[in-house]
Parts: sequence; structure tokens; C-alpha cells
Amino acid sequence: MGTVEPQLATASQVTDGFHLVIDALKLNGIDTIFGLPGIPITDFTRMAQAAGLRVISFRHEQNAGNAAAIAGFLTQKPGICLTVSAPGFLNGLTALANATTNCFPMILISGSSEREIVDLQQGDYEEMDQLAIAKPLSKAAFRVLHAEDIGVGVARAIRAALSGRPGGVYLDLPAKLFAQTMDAEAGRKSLIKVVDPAPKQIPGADAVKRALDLLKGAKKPLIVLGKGAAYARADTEIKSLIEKTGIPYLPMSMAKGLLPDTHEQSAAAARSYVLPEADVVMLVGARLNWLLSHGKGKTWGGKGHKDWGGQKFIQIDISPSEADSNVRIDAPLVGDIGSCVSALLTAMGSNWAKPPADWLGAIAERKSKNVAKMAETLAKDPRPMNFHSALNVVRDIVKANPDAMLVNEGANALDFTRSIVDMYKPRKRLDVGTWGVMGIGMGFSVAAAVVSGQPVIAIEGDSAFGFSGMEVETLCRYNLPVCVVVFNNNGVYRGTDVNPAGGPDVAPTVFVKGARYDKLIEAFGGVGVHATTPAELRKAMEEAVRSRKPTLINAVIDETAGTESGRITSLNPTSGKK
Ligand code: FYN
Ligand code: ADP
Repeated sequence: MGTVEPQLATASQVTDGFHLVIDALKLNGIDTIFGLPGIPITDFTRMAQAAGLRVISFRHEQNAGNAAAIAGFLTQKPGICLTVSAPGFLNGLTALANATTNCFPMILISGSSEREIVDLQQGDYEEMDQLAIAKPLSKAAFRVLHAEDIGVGVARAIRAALSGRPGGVYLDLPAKLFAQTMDAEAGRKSLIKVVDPAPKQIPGADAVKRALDLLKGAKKPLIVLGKGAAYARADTEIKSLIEKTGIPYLPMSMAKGLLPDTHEQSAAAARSYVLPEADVVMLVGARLNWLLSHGKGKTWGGKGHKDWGGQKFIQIDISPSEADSNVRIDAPLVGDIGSCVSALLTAMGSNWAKPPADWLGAIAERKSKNVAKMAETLAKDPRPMNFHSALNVVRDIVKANPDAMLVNEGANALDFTRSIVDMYKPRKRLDVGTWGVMGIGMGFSVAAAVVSGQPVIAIEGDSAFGFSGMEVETLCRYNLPVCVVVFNNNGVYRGTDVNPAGGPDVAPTVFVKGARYDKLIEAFGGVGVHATTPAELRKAMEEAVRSRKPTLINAVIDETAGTESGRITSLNPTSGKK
């Protein structure tokens, strides 16, 4: 009996790897972990929950990773994804690579097997050199071998994810580390609370002047807002810049709602007119990648597909090496968007001249033509429903619920939603991003609900939904206010292809006809609705948003509606052989 007390006293003075990782995360304001338990991190998930962290468990690591990535985008804190070793790590890695590509701050923490065995390739359980594999796909990758280095490891991961251009960071934690013990007080002292992880980057006065000089001389100026601008949370400054200059702007997909899409200066509905016509274009947190046709070619008024259209570019970006990646940038403005836009506003003074009236007039004319054409299409009520008549409903629901989060993936389901559904507030639209990746749907939806507490509406192509569909169980398990609408047209792009060889297999793009996705969620106690008309869809969506119950609506869309690859058919090679 006499030995019990001293033992307890000793135990209370000792900490271990599990607790140090949890304490380091908490110390840095991390409150949620997205992951999937298993060897060697099962106990970690239990202890994290016991320590007050919210631990959201998924059915597949890729969805947990996507959740972490978008949580990072929404909060400016690195989203944490926790996985088991080798295969679990690889499943999470796609999401980490996608986060890096999209400039979302995220940390993938994976358990790993015995270093000595892995390095000698002696065939350990889930043997893999995870650090080496993660390196080329992440912004940074670290491994911690000793409990006393956990504080530094976590601090480095947080800084790497958040500073400069945000991105995905890999943190490798070998199984042995978790059980390592050390003196509790020394452990506590070894942890680091990261100070100023995303330091402001102030642009140079000469760069600000160069940008303003160029903008001042423009006859047909245009501002392009990208998701970097949404991430930066410089909403007030950006609004002032747009309104003070009077310059028309184009929101990239995830920048929609930074200013309400109904803003009179939005040129979204005149996109194919403003890009080739503009003479000076200011990019704010948007890269001249494929989504902007690399700043050249026909989209920009160039003669051939690689020809420069003659525009001058100003580019605001936190990454100094982004400029000139595709075409010449005449005025790079390097810094964080908040600081850059504030500097522009200060240097502009109070009597900035609005752009020429003929430029604004020409845009307004194109816009109203396109809007009128769209209104006409939306007013139709075909049987069966098509993308337009269904999205006319979604458009109204989002308008009535501007705080709701909108997740969107697919091909046609993505493209039509982007141009039909107006967004009213910043960071509400979450979609396939820079890669145009499929599979983000349920991961993004879970994180959007968890992080924002707002209702989530997920507009999913039937193919896209399949990548993460099992997570409807996760929606039900955590009782999340997510309304998934599957636009079901029986296949990838459409459901009408036939097997050219005439055999018993259906064509590669075709799914089971008349599938009832609504039944999936019912298996887990969620609300399933089969909707074949806009009226049924409206009723179901209204009820889902009102009740906040996990809901899946199987919206039956005409299987002949939609085009191959949606708006990016040109990227899909077709045979030159006739
Ligand atoms: C836009 N438009 C509108 C409106 N908004 N018309 C009326 N009213 C409103 N509110 C018009 C706009 O002017 C365009 O018409 C058209 O709608 C399409 O606009 P969008 O979507 O902005 O433009 P576009 O050309 O499609 O943009 C290119 C893009 C975009 C590459 C940025 O397609 C994109 O983000 N794509 C991601 C695709 C993706 O990742 N897919 C995954 C596929 S999966 P015009 O001006 O007349 O042209 C595998 O297949
Ligand atoms: P989109 O796809 O919407 O055009 P991109 O992902 O191509 O947007 O571009 C986002 C850009 O924003 C990246 O080049 C990134 O470096 C930049 N960025 C991200 N955060 C900030 C920030 N806080 N300040 C400045 N630039 C930023």
C-alpha cells in the first residue's frame, strides 16, 4: 500500500508523446482534428477528445484531408488531418497535395512505422518512407523522433503552413514517439506558442506607385479577384478599392460573394467580353493559370492560342515568384493582400477618376443581354428537370439564406451552379478549386458545417458525389446541417452514352439508371428525398435548411442535359482519326 503514493507522484510528473502533441496543438489554438483512427493513432484520437479537442472521424482519409484543407481556408488556421501509416497516409496525401495547389493551410499528421525497419526495408507493418513521399507534394515536410522536439516540430509545421503563400505541410510521427515519456515540466517548457505565424508583408512604395501609374492610364481597366483575396480576409479594403476606383471586376469561382454577385460593378456575366477587351488587368490573389487561360490566347484577344492579347498586368500576390509565370507582369505588387490594397487606397488619394463611361457602358450592355438570356432559360419548366430549372430553385434558396455555405463539384453541375447561383457574402462558395478535383464534396461539407455552424448546401454531380458519398454516414453521426443535392442524370457528364462494341457492359460514362441516392442517407437515419420537379426540390431544400437535419435530395435531371466536360470541353482531347 505504501508504494502507491510515490508511484502516482512520479506518474503525474511524466508526460508522453501523445500528450505533448495534443498540448502543442491546443497551445496554438487548434480546436478540431479531422481524421480516421487506427494503428498507431487510435489512442491519440481518444486522448485528444478527452483533452477537449473536437475530433471528427471520417470513413476515408481523403475526405478527412479535404475537410482539414477547407477548414484552413475558412479559418486562417492550419486544418489538421490525422491518419494512420502507409495506406492511410497516402489516402490523405491527395488532399494535402490539393491543399498545397490551392494555397490552403493544412497539416497532415500521420503515424508511421519503425524507422529502423522501414529504412532497412525489412518489411514492417505498413512500411513506407512517408516523409520522402510527402516532400514533393507539400510545402514542407518534417519528422519528429524525440518527445522533446514535438514543440519545435508542431511550431515549424504551423509556420510553414501559414506564412507567405499558405500550403499543405506533412508532419511524420513514428509510432514509437507517442509512447516516449519525459519530465512533464520539461515537456511543458519545450512547447512553442507560435507568435505571428503569418506576418504582414508590406509592399514597397515604388511598387505601389508603379501599379497606380499603370491603373491611372487605363482606358479599359479590369480587376480579377481570386480565392487568395477571399482567404486574406481583407473584405473591407477590397470593397473600398473596387468602389473607389469604379473598376469592373471579375470574381474567380471561390471569390464569388467577396462583393455580392449582384454588385453593379461585377462583370461576371460579361466574362468573355471583358477579358479580351481590357487593357490593364489587376489580379488580386488570382494566378494566371489554366482557369485564366494563362493570360494569353483567344480568351484574352490573342490571335493564336499562345499569343499575348496586349494587356498590361498588375499582380497582387504574397508569393514573389508568381509574377511572370505565364505572361509579363508589368507591375508586380508583392505583399499580403490587406497591406497591398490598403497601400493602394492610401496612395490613390481622394479624387481618383472613374473608368471611361464607354467601357462601363459596353460592359453593362453585354451583362444585361446575358442576364436577360439567362432569365429566359431559368424561367422554363421542362420535364424532366434540367440543370437550369433545378438551379433556379437553388439560386432562390441561397438568396434567402445568404449565410449558408455552398459546396459545389461536378462538371455541368459545377459550371452551371457557378454562373447561375449568386453568392452574397465572402467565403461561402467552396468548390473544386485549382485542380478541378472531384471528391471534395462531403469533406468540404463536414468542415464547412463544423467550422461555421451555418447550414451547408452541397450541389453535387452524381459522378462527383460518388467519390465521397459514404461520408453521408459522417453527416448523420455528427448530425450536421448539410443538405446534399445530387444532380442525377445517370452518368459522368450525361447518361446517354452507349457501348460502341454493343456488348453487355454499359458505356464507361454511364451509371445505374434511375439510381436512388436518397436511400443512402436513410440507411443512417438522415432524411432522403426523391425530387423530380422544381417544386419538389424547393420544398425539400427549404425543409432541410429549416430543420438543419442531414438531408440528401436525389434531384432527377434529364439524362440528355449537360455537355461533355461542361465548360472545359476544349481540354478533353478527341481523336484526330476520322
Ligand atoms: C456568368 N455568366 C452569366 C452570369 N455569370 N450569365 C448570366 N448571368 C450571370 N450571373 C456567363 C459568363 O459571362 C459566361 O458567358 C458564362 O456564363 C460562363 O461563365 P463562367 O463560368 O464565369 O466562365 P467560363 O468561361 O466557364 O470560365 C472559365 C473557367 C471556369 C475555367 C474559369 O470554367 C471554371 O472555373 N472552371 C472550372 C471547371 C472545372 O474545374 N471543372 C471540373 C470538371 S471535372 P460568356 O461571357 O458568354 O462566355 C471533369 O470533367
Ligand atoms: P483563383 O483560383 O481563385 O484564381 P489562385 O489559387 O489561382 O486563385 O490564386 C491565389 C493566389 O493568392 C496565390 O497566388 C497565392 O499566393 C495568393 N495568396 C494567398 N493568400 C494571400 C494573401 N494573404 N495575400 C496575398 N496573396 C495571397
